[in-house]
Amino acid sequence: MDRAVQLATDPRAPRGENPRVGCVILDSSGEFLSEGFHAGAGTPHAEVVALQAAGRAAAGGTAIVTLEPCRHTGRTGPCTKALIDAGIARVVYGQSDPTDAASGGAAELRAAGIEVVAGIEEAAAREVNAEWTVAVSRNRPFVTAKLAVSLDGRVAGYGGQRVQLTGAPAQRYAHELRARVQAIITGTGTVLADDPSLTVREVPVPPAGQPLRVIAGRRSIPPEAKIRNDEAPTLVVPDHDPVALLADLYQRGVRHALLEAGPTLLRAFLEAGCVDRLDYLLAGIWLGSGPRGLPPGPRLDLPGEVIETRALGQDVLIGYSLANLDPGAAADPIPSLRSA
Ligand code: AOF
Ligand code: ZN
Repeated sequence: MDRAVQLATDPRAPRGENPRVGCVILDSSGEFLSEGFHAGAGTPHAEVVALQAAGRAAAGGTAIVTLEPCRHTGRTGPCTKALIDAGIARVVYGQSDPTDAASGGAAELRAAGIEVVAGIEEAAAREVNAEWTVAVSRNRPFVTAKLAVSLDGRVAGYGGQRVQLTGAPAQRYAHELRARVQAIITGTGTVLADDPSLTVREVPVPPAGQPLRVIAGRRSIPPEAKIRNDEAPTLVVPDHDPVALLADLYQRGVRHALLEAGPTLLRAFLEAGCVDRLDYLLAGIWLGSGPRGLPPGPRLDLPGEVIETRALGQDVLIGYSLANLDPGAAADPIPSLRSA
């Protein structure tokens, strides 16, 4: 299973609409035969890749998979059928499939006379798809919101002027974060004030390409704005409503989105219960004046828990998880998000 988890996180396996999955096949005497990973929506599932490499020798063997084999026909055929047809005797998996469409594979395999062992190294297997798992259980993308605030609680300088708050290590972290998501959401206010390009730079661009840039708001964006360049796809959504926006992004296959917006849009997302993790960056700088992180508004209770603290040079990252407290969330906590 360790090897299967490693395969699932192959650098060529994209984070995206589909989970990352790894599979190892052993022959009937328990010797290693083959392995495979899922390379993204539309490509064969990990089990099928590994079974193809194994050929007839898989008969009587064991399949070790990080995720419960699917039993549905989606873009590709059911893995349960592939395993049964190959004559696999035993299936060992980590995480149960949390989707309505694909779950139930274990029962189907058992009904076909295959021995099934579930929950092996489940925490490690879940960790691979931590945000995806939350997303599919809610039918909306997992949302990480990033907020950088000065020591005196400001997000910009006098009159809202853009100020570089964080240092190089925190900037790098921000790009690592962008590289892990499929969409970066901002508002027209931020585009007009800061002219961000919202692309992954400082770290390798993910295998699925630059994340989708999403701009919420009605104000018009000048043609020379960096967000209009062709370095990444861009979507302009006039509607501000976070729930509608996230439903749209989920339809487009986004399972993890990053909110890099100003105070107004951030507050709207928080009020709508649409933030799962807040990446609060306490920047080691004192501004003395300027707008605060959140505009005044109705009382906002955000019960959650700090799951990570990290010094990033002069700045401090505080990862605050709200994922387990949403009434729509799965009943069991998500330990994997704790060790992110
Ligand atoms: C597996 N093995 O390697 C993966 C699984 O319609 P598709 O073909 O893109 O299927 C996507 C769904 O199948 C996905 O939401 C998840 O439930 C499951 N993914 N299952 O047995 C795999 N990637
Ligand atoms: Zn499958």
